[in-house]
Amino acid sequence: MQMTFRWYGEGNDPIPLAHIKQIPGVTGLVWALHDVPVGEVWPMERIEEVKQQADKYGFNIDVVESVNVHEDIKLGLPTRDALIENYKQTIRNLSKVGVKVVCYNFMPVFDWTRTDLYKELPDGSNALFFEKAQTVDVDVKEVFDRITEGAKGMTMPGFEPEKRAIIEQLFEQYQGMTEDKMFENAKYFLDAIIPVCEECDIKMGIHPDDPPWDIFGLPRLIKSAENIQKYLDLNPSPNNGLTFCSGSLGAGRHNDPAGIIRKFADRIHFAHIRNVKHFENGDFIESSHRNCDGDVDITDVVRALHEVGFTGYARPDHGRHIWGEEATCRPGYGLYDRALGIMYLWGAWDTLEQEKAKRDK
Ligand code: DNO
Repeated sequence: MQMTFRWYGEGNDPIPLAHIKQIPGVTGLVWALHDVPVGEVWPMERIEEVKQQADKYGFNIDVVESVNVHEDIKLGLPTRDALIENYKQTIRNLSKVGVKVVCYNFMPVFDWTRTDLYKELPDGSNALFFEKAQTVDVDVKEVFDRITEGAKGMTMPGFEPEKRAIIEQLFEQYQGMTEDKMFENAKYFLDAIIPVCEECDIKMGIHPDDPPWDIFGLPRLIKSAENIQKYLDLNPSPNNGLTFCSGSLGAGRHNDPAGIIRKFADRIHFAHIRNVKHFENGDFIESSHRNCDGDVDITDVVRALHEVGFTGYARPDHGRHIWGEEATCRPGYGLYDRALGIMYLWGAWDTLEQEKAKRDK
């Protein structure tokens, strides 16, 4: 397991690389060019700039999260072919600096969705919260604004400012969209890009929909083991893989996150590991990584990764905002709780390694 840390880029992430460097065992940055509009080719000189910034601290930039998929591709519009050509060119450009994995999602309109970005926990920290009732009969513009305002002016992937102006139009375009049709559109996209990924030795990792059920009347694809299987079968190449996410999948009580690792082991190229706590009514809140703080068995998730001999990339995913950092950090992406999460993951991993070494003796 290679540990990584998501970093939003110079001037776009308040956490300096020098601080990330001090978290034990982090070897790579998970990055993206967040200011390039979705659908455009990522310029080579900008990619190289990030490589130089990472090199200074000895980090690899093997994992990109995300090259976002334009809505026209998800909708299957005639404009998709030109956008897919751009996507392929971005893949080629990324391969020139040695990128190995591209994480992306196929969620309609929004990326991950929460209704409160700073919900207080009993210990005084706060975290991302999802209240089911607030996603029924709501004005989607308000949802959009709440998330972007909470981000304190920083860009939020999937909630790009240019999307705000066309949000109603987008919802209209999705009218009548079905899960089957979305799967067809995903296949069209995969069949076009996967041969390029194979040439470039880049593995794609589809991120689960978060939360893993249909919201705002929009169909969502990656929400269960059954649908993951369906998506991976759309194109059988190993380059068509999965970003396992214990928090996104674990937000749905119907999912068994560790079981999903065991089932799809050879197609998992990247793992997001975090915990969530469910409430009886379907609401959930993000918690510390520790098993007893949430409902995902994080140590079993680590055990499953260890068992299948996972050599891919992992990151602690989100964390709570602690020690007052919510004033400046990105929602879900503070420094401290993610660093604590990494130490929990290493604790579990190192124990398993030690036990294995004893067994193998
Ligand atoms: C949330 C992230 C997601 C993820 C995208 C992948 O914080 O895990 O936003 O980056 O869905 O495209």
